[in-house]
Amino acid sequence: MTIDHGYWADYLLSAADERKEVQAITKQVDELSTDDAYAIQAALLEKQLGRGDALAGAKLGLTSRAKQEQMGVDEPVYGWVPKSSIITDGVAPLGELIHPRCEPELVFILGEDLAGPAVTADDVLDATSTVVGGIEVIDSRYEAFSFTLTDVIADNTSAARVVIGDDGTAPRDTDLTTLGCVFEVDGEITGTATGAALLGDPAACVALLANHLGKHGQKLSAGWLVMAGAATDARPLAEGTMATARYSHLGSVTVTGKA
Ligand code: OOG
Ligand code: MG
Repeated sequence: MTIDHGYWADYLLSAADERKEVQAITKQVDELSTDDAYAIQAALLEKQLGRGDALAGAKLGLTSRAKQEQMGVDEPVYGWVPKSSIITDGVAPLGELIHPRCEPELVFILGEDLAGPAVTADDVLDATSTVVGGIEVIDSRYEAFSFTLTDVIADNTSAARVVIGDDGTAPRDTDLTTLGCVFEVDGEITGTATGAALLGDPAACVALLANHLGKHGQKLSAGWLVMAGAATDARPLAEGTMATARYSHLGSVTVTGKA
């Protein structure tokens, strides 16, 4: 069966616009390959850019065991970060989201382009100007926040919003594998992790992403932010929920859910 990438991109875009969860694509087609899923993701991004959005960066997902176990998907995934998804006031607009969750993220701010193939973790550190802490607000467009690997790829890896911290560090000033994060939701610590939770090394995750894009003739660009993936599991973000990620060396980042 041929997959109509534009059709499924519209399907996911309307779900987000109308704040309506929809049935997973793989429940409706015989087979959804990884290539088709990334092609739907690309069509979705093109539609967002066509509406006047801009590209602010890229992201990895499902790079930690905590996330892979929570979602039942055991492979990393790659997605895009549109400029409109960046929250600057610390408030997640629940009125625009379906069933959001929040999770801590290490964010690489690139000073130079990174083009695969053969990008290494060392190359990533060389190309990075700062590493900052963040919190991603993910929001699957699928029913019950449930999906397969290719469903979540098509849905731009559940990307929805992100809060970027102010306090960064030069990438070689801190050992990113031992950098710690305590994730606290409404005063309760829900997860703790170090950078090594991300496939052993967060910079190696970013290298994977650069090499993935290289296969499609694309690159990570100077000035972009790149999220390496959550190191703990994600938590529901409801009205009044306040989530804080406290990082060693990177300060704290907070997001609050508001209708
Ligand atoms: C997929 C998005 C994963 C991460 O950091 O692991 C992600 C999901 O869990 O819905 O952004
Ligand atoms: Mg994430």
